[in-house]
Amino acid sequence: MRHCVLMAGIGLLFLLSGCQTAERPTTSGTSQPGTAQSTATPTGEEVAVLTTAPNVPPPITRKAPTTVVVDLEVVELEGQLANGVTYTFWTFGSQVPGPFIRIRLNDTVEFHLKNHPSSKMPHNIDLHAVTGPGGGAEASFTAPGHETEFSFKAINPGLYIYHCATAPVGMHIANGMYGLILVEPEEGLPKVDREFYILQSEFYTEGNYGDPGLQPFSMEKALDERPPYVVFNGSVGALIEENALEAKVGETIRLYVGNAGPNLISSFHVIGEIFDKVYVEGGDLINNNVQSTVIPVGGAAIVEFKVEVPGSLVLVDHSIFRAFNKGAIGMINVQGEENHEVYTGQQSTKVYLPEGSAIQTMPKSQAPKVPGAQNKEERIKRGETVYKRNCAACHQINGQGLATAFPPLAKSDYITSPEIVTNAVVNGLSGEITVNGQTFNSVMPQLQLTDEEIANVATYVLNSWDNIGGEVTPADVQKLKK
Ligand code: HEC
Ligand SMILES: [Cu+2]
Repeated sequence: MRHCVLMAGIGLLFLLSGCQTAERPTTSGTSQPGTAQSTATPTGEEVAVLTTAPNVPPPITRKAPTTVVVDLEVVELEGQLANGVTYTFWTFGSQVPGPFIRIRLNDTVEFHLKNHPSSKMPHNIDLHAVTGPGGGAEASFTAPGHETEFSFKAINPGLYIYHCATAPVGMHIANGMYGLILVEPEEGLPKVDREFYILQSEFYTEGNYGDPGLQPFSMEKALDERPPYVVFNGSVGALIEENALEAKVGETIRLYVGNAGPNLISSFHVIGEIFDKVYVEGGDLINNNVQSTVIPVGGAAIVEFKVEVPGSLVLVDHSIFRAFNKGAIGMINVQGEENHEVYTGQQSTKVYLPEGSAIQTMPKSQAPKVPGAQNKEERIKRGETVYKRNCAACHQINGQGLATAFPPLAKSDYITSPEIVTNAVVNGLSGEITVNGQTFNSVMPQLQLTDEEIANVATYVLNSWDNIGGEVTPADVQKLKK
């Protein structure tokens, strides 16, 4: 969940980007030992530093266990799930995922759970780091406008999921109630340059991916395990573009990766890197030189790698439709000197024409023998089907495009006439273009569609997503081809 908006009638204002509550101490994306340590209370306890994803609290420098106070507030609020799509999230700490909690082996955690009076539901918390019934769930069952307290001793090191476990459990998890708690071993973890918090989860909306507006939870899709959204850190886009992670060549990176599900196992992978080290399932077992690591639902993994060359590393669930079509994608932009010994980049490009054609084409679609669209409305409706089959893979189902690769068709200021769209589909498009202030320099292949299909899809694009409107007929397509 990226941007939170005011939920009607609650009167709490959540600011952009992670919606941190003002009193909560947080750290920056880079953990620096010795900074922003937990603060001691008058009774000698410590108040835990809690951070908003992708930030991780600083390593613990204490050499002995202590009592750590964790104070967490449950708030139900409306926030952004994707561009133009909102959802009523149930949250720990007004953020999805909930804050990262970092403690040390044998610490005693004094856990306070508050449920905001505006909540409609009771909630609780099951921390997988707890040894005890329900992981704390029964002890922390909290009605709206109440606060509960329980304590536990962290007797096993590792990286653990926490989640709400109030019935219906699946629904509480599906609505955003989860996070990570790290129990550091006594000696701590080896020093790295940067640490980040990443949590994968699904959202089950009534509408399809990208359908705009406030989307209700779909119990049917949740039961069928058919999520329209699979995301990192609570929303589509939480880790790309202006939210991409940053690193420098030569640095070591540690990712704390959790999978809250509620249904799908993650095949976590970073395109362009190899994990030097994986703490398998977040435990003590270390595997080296791993391409993709399986993260079970209700599980986690710690992965580490050194970045050797500049460029963009892409975090994905390698069940790849989830990444490119449902939101499970993130980026680490690495700055620094090229190292051609490790990676040259492209050294040459030549035309390769085994079949003698100079035009890049896609296979011809079978033209069904049906009468053409009779009016504009019908053309738009049929065009939508053509769009979903032929264009959505690149321009995305709701026309928003894909950062740096495929320009948006939604509200495109490049589309100044119907011919622009028709021409792109008839002839393909290449060379530098600017769409809504962003430049693209790529190739759109020529698509082998019938004149009728081209007319329909062009008319659909023109009349969707706040574009200029208008109609393209098969006769117009013929004219343009001549
Ligand atoms: C294989 C990926 C791909 C497919 C499939 C594809 N496009 Fe494109 N499209 C692109 C790329 C890449 C560009 C930008 C080309 C450039 O940089 O010059 C583009 C540009 C455009 C533009 C102009 C730029 C803008 O954003 O307004 C339009 C209009 C367009 N495409 C429409 C369509 C339509 C309609 C379809 C389906 C019939 C389609 N495209 C299918 C990749 C694709
Ligand atoms: Cu709950």
